[in-house]
Amino acid sequence: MLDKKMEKAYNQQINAELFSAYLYLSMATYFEDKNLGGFGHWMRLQAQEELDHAMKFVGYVQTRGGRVVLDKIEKPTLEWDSPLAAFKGALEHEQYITGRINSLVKLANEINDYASGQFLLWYVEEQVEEEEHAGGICDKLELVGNSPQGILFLDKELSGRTAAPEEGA
Ligand code: OFO
Repeated sequence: MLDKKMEKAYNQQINAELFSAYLYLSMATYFEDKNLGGFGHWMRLQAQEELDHAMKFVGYVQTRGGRVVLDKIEKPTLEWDSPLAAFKGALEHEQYITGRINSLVKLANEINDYASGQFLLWYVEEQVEEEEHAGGICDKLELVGNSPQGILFLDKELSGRTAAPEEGA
């Protein structure tokens, strides 16, 4: 049976993951509005990944006999000053999510919920990737600066992102 404190924390994390999806969909539409379809494509896949993250938590809470309680999702930012500003926002958001995952691990340890500790390891590793990906694109955007050619080159590169394989597939 899932501890009530852990159940509440998982429900808050489900909300945070759904907000992540909402934020990245907002970034996707920001880029698409500027005809930067490659950036938009990357962000759409990111939004889809976040939905998957949320669903994985939903499934786990249910497996452990807990109750999923959905809450309202915060309104995301709608505009950014530049592609770099958007990706810096994405990186900051991922750093925030990493902190949240670490807090979940801490709580699981405090209450001796070893099953949660194991389950959460997947997210610990995923956050390393999330920060690496967003940070890497920030670095490239810093390099190209305001060069339209550079931005278009990166747009083409990001259009090649493929969906992450389904877990267990
Ligand atoms: Fe769910 O990892 Fe990003 O936010």
